[in-house]
Amino acid sequence: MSTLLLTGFERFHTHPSNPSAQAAEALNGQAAGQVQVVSALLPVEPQAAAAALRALLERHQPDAVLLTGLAAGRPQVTVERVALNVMDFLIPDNAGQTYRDLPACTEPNAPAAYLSTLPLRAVVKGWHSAGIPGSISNTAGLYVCNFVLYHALHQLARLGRAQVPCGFLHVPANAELALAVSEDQPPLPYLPQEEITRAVRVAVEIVGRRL
Ligand code: PCA
Repeated sequence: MSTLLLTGFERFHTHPSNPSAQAAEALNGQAAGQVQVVSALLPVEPQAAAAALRALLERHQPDAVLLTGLAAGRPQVTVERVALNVMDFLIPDNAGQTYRDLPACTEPNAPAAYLSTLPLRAVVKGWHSAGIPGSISNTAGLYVCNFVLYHALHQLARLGRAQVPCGFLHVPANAELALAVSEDQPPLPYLPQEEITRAVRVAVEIVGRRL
């Protein structure tokens, strides 16, 4: 049996909860084909999230890593192609910090970017076959999700485990988040939580099938 590390994020900003956390919690311990899911939640603070991730990689030695987070405003699920070595926050993190125009990694030879090592096209095809509209995204933003994807790929590379498939899914808001938007704000597109969880599960299956 292979192990897939699945992470979601804690709640942040004005959102009452985080659908990525709910999906990760729902899938924790489940088996999909030959793969067993181990879920964890990450804090929405860059250094704390990178440290948590390092500990998780060490503890579980996963065969695949699927990170997930909320992209409020996106209408569909997306799988990210790239993580940039940049932090440029438009909103504070959960420690109240707003990092602007800074590198995500200050090590001397840190690359400008890492490409996701997930089978991106296969994930999108898997979603479509399951009746879930979704696509590849070419920007994970410059906030904590991009940071965590960068550091996950960086840590795997440093551990000599760059062959471990690793990438990031951004999920839309769920109904709870859309209902929490005040009337003077633009409405949020949303998907029912069950559909968000199903999309993450399909991605787990597609990644697991190739291990
Ligand atoms: N989404 C944020 C950080 C935490 C989350 O769920 C992002 O897209 O960076």
